Amino acid sequence: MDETVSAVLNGKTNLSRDEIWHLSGLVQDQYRESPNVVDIPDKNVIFVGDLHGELDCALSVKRYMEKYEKHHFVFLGDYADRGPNQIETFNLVMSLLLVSPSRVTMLRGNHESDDVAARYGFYNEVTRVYSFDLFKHYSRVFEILPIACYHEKSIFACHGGIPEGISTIEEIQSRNRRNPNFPDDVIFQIVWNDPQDNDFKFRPNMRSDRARTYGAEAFNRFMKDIDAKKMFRAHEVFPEGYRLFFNDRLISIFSATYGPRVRPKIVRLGSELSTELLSL
Ligand SMILES: [Mn+2]
Repeated sequence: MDETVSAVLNGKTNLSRDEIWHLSGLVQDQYRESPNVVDIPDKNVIFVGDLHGELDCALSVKRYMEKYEKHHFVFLGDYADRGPNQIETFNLVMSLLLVSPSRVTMLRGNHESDDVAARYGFYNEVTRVYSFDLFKHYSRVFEILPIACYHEKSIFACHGGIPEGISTIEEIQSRNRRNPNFPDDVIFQIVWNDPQDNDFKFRPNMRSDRARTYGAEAFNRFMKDIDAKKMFRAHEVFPEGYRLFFNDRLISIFSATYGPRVRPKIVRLGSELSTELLSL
C-alpha cells in the first residue's frame, strides 16, 4: 500500500504539503480518464452524504467500510467547508478511495468548486495552513471527480439531482466537467438542484438563479427515460439525516451533524433495491 495512504488510514492527520500533493495527485490519476457518470453495482452499496469537514463522521464511515467489507461505498460529495476538520476529512476520503478504488466512488458535490470553497472555509483553511498552490492542487481534484453514478434498470445517484432538459445518460456524459467551477449548466444543476414532493416539473430554486427545484413529474419522467428505479442524493440538511421523496423512490442522505442539528446517516442498498438507514 502507498505509504501516505497507509499513514492516513492509521490515523495520521498532520500531513506535510508534499504528502497532500502526493495524495491529490493519485486521486487525479485515478479519475483522469473517468466519464462524468460512472458505473456502480445494483446491490450492496452504501451511500454517504455531505461530510462537511466532520472527521468523526468520516471515521465512522471508515469503520462501516471495515464492517461491510463486501460493499461498494459511494461518497456523494461536499467533503470540506463549514466543519472543524476540513483538510483532514478531505484527505481521509481520498485515502479511502485510494486504498480500494474498486469499491469506492468519490463523487463531486457543489462545494468541490473554487468559488464555493472560497466562501465557506476550505480555501481559507488550506491557504492559512499550507499555500495557494496546494489549494489549486486540491482544486484539480475537484474538477476531475465524476458527477454521478448509474446502474442500468435500477440506480442513479448524484449530489443534488436531476437536470432540466436531459433525458439520457449519454447527454450527461457529453458535458465537460473539467473546470474548477461549474460553467456547464447541466453539471451545475446535477450538483445543485433539490427535490420537492409536489406534482410539477421544474421550478426556480432559491439557492441560485441557475439551480432548479424538481418535482414528481420531472423525477418520474427522468427515471423512466434513463430506465432507473431508485435515486440517491445528498445536499440538504434534514434533522433525521435523511428524507424520502416521490413514493420512497428518492432517498436524500446527510452524513454530518452540522453542529448538532442532524443525526447523521448513511444508507445501505441491499438486494432487490431494499434500503436500510445506518447511523454514524
Ligand atoms: Mn451540497
